[in-house]
Amino acid sequence: MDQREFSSCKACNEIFALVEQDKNLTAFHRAEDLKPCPFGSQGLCCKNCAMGPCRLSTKEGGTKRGVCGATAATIAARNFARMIAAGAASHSDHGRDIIKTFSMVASGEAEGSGYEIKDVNKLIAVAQDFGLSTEGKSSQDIAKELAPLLVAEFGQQEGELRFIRRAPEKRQALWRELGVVPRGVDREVVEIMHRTHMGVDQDAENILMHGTRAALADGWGGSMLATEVQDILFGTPIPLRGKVNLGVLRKDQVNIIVHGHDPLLSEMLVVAAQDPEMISQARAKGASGINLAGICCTANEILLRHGIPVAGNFLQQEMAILTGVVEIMVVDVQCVMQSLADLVQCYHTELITTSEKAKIPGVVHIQFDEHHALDIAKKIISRGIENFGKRNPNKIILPKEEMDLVAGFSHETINYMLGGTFRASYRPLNDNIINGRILGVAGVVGCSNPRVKHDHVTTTLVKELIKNNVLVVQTGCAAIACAKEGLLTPEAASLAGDGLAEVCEAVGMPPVLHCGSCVDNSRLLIAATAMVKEGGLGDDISDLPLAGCAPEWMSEKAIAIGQYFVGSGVFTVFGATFPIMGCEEVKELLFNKFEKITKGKWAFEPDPIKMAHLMIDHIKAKRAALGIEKKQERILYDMAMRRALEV
Ligand code: SF4
Ligand code: MSK
Repeated sequence: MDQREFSSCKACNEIFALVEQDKNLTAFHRAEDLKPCPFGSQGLCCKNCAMGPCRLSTKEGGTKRGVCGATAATIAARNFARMIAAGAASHSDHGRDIIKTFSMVASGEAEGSGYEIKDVNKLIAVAQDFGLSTEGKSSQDIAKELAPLLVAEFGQQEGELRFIRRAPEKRQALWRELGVVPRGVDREVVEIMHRTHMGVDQDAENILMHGTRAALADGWGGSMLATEVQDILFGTPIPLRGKVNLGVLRKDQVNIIVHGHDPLLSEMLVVAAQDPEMISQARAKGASGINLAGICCTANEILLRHGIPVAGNFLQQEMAILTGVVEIMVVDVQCVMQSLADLVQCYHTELITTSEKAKIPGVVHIQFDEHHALDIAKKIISRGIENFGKRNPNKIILPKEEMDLVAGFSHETINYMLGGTFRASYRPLNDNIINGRILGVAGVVGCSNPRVKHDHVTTTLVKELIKNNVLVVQTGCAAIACAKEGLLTPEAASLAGDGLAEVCEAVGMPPVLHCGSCVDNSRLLIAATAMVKEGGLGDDISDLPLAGCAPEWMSEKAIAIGQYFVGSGVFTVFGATFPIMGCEEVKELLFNKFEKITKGKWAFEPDPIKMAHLMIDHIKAKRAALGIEKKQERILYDMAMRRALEV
């Protein structure tokens, strides 16, 4: 196989050569062997009861109904809704675990565990969102009052999730009118499972409207709670420099890789890896130090807060093992391939699972316990140190590729960075959109997927967007793909159109902003809302010159994210594949009718340049609707004009 066809990442291609030699299998190889099921990939396979599975066909004369009589629209909508449920559950259950630790800190149980409240301002802001008075109260007291309210968001049966009120007024009113305001996170997910059970909801639009409600419970609920409480416990990200790609692994150091999504353990691994006692243990074994690096979103979490290097994105988890220099890969939840268990058998690497929710047969399990998080982190690193001497020098292939990046663009950072410390505001961003230097904003998020050329779709799309003066905000593995390509450096402004480049150079920021992990897509909702509230760009998220996409998505979480963006009024394009393409009726609903209902809609386009232009065309149409379609002439102010401004 020609590896260059599989990935545009040089480090991955270098590893491929070794893989061929060793006949090891990666996801790329398995994807070649295992073609997608033509029924399932189109949304036309139902296995929701024992009368089936029923596979419908789009072909003339093909099966048009399941044994129960379910139509293609019912089956495709049910399947889509179940993907939303799984995605929303994953993000939200992650949030629940973070809040559990926050509750522990609030109750004072956390002493000695290593956790504390790091961002008091955010604690106060969230407490106020929940209607608490904070005046004159200690952080501990505020946290104690807040913790049970946060927990209650999951099990609430009636009413509205609290963060819904953060959305623009007009959006909230629309949600209320449509009856899609989420009541409680768990309730909406459970209701999807009920509605999509055999013989319940058989109206595709009705199913998808509830899917929207559950997705909103994710974006404006579970994910937003996860992000906010992580910021309270670990600090709100600010821009910092970091490095990315497999070249961050060090031949002379003990390499520990964290992988997954939950930052609770990895935050403590950051502390433990810097512990002088641990470092001297490593030196005693002949290593020059301890090198902590990450894969996927656990990587993004500790990159954004500590500048810890990122070894790669989703499709690089196997590649990292194949370097032969990883002593430990410690995983938490989500996006961990089961293939790792077999792969580590051929290397000295120890794979360690840590969550009771995510075990792998044959893999060492060290149960994470937030009460003893730092001790567990040290125990894991000690095992890594012991492993260092067990490397097989003949199996080492360490690509040199590593790239600089700047990350850490939380909503708060964007606010300060553009508006200044004394007058934090989105005004300069809105002004630059209105005057046309910036055409609009695009969220480019999601995974990597071996069904398409790794990193290529994402990076080609992002280059086209910035060339057309679209400011790109990113999360997840898509951000890692662009980071590897150097797009997350201020120097990448040279690839941007004149207007965007000018703004980037003035502020000193990259044209592509890394905003965090998968749950941090909630930061993008907040940023979009802040743009609306700043004024001049309409009064709803759907008025903004804004579009979203996931060019190389693979996870059910991506579908939940896409649906909460569509439900929030955003035009959202997915690449790779789309799971309802076998059903015209559901296509019509998601690709067209939703625009009338939620003022956001889906599109599917695998070609990166065409995808970029779908987004650009949408942004231009929104600009035209706002009456700002023309780029304003640049006016160079003379002294008299400046004086007039200062009055
Ligand atoms: Fe077939 Fe209907 Fe059962 Fe689905 S619910 S498997 S379509 S009989
Ligand atoms: S890790 S969900 S592969 S972005 Fe968030 Fe990456 Fe997608 Fe997992």
